[in-house]
Amino acid sequence: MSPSEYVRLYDRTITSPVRIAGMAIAWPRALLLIGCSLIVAGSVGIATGAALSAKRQGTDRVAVCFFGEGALGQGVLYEVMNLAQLWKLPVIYVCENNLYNEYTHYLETTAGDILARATAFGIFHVASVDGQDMRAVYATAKDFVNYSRAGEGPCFLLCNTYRYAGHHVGDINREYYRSKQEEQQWKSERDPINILRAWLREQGFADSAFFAQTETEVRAEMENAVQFALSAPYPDPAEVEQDVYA
Ligand SMILES: Cc1ncc(C[n+]2csc(CCOP(=O)(O)OP(=O)(O)O)c2C)c(N)n1
Ligand SMILES: [Mg+2]
Repeated sequence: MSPSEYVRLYDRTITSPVRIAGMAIAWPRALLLIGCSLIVAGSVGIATGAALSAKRQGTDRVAVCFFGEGALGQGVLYEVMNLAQLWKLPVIYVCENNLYNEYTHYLETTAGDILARATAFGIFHVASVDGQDMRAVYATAKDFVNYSRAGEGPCFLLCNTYRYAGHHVGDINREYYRSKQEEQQWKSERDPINILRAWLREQGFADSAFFAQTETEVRAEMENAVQFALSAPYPDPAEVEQDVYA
């Protein structure tokens, strides 16, 4: 999805189901993004349903869902992993462990081993990867998609990562649950873009001029998208009850 497409999720007056429904559910269908959920772990049920549908319709689609490690405490994850394995559904559960459930370190909320949660259901195509290493994530994800697409059933991918910013815009002073030094260390030593950049440079695939040009182009594209969103007028208050049925 391009930045301009993404900011349409914040549309003000552009008439579309996107503005009316909001970013939680109205994702572009053409991209086969079928929605996200503001309910922690909500996406795992949606994705497992999509995988069931893909299988029953005889397509080769594979459903992939992403959730934070906070979702490991939600019962629905275990209900769907059970069914997905029983019915050999093409679904990949991707847990992004960024160390914090909102403001709580995951070790204060998560007992035992994370991958063992999937193997308990007989899901043995599991892996824990460095989520900051794009190439590692890509290689494992590709293998998992092929496996699920071949009808072998679900997979579970644990990506170990970090959240640079706060849990939400108001989460500004984070010192009471993690140090500035920790944040700085992840940014300076473990940044995924820097890691990939270093590899591309080492391999001779790209040089500094290429990176500088790409950065300028991406910044301009982002800036245009933000301006587009900010300059859209607010909707007419008369529309407030439009498409509201209950
Ligand atoms: C079922 C449910 N319970 C509680 C919340 C409130 N809530 C929003 S995010 C969150 C923590 C989620 O942790 P994680 O998945 O690690 O997300 P992160 O903080 O890393 O973005 C909670 C408890 C919610 N949205 N849904
Ligand atoms: Mg988290």
